[in-house]
Amino acid sequence: MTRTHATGPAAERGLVVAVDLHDAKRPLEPELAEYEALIVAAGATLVGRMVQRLERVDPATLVGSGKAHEIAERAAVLAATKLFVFNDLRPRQRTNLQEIVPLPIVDRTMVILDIFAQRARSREGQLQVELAQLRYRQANLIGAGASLSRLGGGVGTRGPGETKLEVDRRRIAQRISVVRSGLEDVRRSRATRRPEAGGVPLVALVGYTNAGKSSLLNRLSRAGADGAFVADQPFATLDPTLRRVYLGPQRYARLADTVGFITDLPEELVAAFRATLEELSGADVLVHVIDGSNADWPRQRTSVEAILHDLALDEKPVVLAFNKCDAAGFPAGTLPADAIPVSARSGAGITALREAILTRLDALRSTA
Ligand SMILES: Nc1nc2c(ncn2[C@@H]2O[C@H](COP(=O)(O)OP(=O)(O)OP(=O)(O)O)[C@@H](O)[C@H]2O)c(=O)[nH]1
Ligand SMILES: [Mg+2]
Repeated sequence: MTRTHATGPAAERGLVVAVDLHDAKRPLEPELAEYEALIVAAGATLVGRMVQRLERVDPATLVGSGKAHEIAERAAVLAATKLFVFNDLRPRQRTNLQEIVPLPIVDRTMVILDIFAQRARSREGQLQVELAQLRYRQANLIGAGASLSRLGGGVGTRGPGETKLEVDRRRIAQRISVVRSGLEDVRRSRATRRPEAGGVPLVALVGYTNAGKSSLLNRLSRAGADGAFVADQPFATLDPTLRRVYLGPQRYARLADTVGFITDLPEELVAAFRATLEELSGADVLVHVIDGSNADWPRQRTSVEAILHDLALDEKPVVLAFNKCDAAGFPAGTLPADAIPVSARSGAGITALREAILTRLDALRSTA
């Protein structure tokens, strides 16, 4: 698959480095490929990939000091401008690696945070991302130089500019309290503005990023040009969208689109988005949207279920919508018995999906 992105002449040239630990339960390739897609979605260009096979990560430099020197040479040959590390990096490993490789080091959490920073549109979303970025930099002693994007004036790492780490840390702490109180203001006003539900049930679309949640929202609500933003990129949706949808004669629901989930969603982000995600606790039924054309769906499904569990949402009635049933690879593997194959694109299975949602809602009514 070719990925195009509006990268200007200043696009970062990324060299990707991963340690392969040969974990049979967690093969490297799908997650590494996902990481590279995230890097591209963040606006960087990939110029190389280096994988080091190890029994365990090197406690000092992650990759081992010999490999680290190799990385530095390769980075120079490729004219890389950022080093994208796949594995978790401890602050000490980051510091040591930084001494050998003279490039800003970016990890997976920072890439995800950067995408969020670029996409957040609402005031609340922007503040949430900035808070997550500040907390992450604070916890990992990361200076502003490692920010992914060089654009000035943005949120989060795209703000204060390059400063000494100590100055940075003091500023970070100050900024955190400013952002926190800003968030409180936004939330207070949202709470007072929230429209009365008036007995209309709330249904929430949840699922892995890029599964097709926004497309399904548009399909179910038949939204036209002003529909929810759909794109073949991770985290296209950050701000929750709510639409009234028809389920059957005299039956309507409010349908909520949500931010996509991802394996190991950074804890700072879960914390930052908790308030938004907690609105899901008001949902009567969840529609778990799965990209059934992606061979990696079982892993994605497990990740989503783990996050739902963390958010104490795993007791809610769930409809499993296997989306993209029009796509060539569908179904990738065997579908679970309770799966509903749908296509947001062609409209196939949408009636069955409406019926399944109604059935779950009726079951709730009869037990209430
Ligand atoms: N073939 C096919 N593609 C689909 C279908 N539904 C969505 N897509 C494509 O999948 C990609 C992601 O769709 P979105 O609706 O943005 O997915 P999302 O789950 O909202 O993604 P995030 O907001 O990033 O979490 C887009 O390129 C869509 O065009 C479908 O039924 N069939
Ligand atoms: Mg979306």
